[in-house]
Amino acid sequence: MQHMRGLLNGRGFEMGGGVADDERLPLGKPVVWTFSNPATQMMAMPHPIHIHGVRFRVVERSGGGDAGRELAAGIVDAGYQDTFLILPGERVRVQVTPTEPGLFMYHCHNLEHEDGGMMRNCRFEPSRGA
Ligand SMILES: [Cu+2]
Repeated sequence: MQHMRGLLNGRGFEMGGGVADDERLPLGKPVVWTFSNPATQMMAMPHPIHIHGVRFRVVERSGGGDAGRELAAGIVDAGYQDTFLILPGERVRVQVTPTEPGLFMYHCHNLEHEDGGMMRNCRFEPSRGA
């Protein structure tokens, strides 16, 4: 949340299906997708981030202090996920292996944040050169 507007990795929602290069993920290949939640933002708070169309694993957390270390050590991050929590100041890396092609969304599951634009498109597609 920056300036009372919801952003995901620094970007707001784009109507019409806008997808940035780093939001295009290859089918059938594991990629690590990094999310950051700077604590310096005006409304630094935890965000439950949900990714449609794919399951994933949380592979790394950093910057979240004791709470982040407890999340990483406990059962919250264990196994496959469809949503992960990112704390203020944290960087979370998730390993994603898309299996279904298409245009999907990822967003904060806090409805106020989602409605405020904390939502983006992502596209799962055959990798170029494959
Ligand atoms: Cu949120």
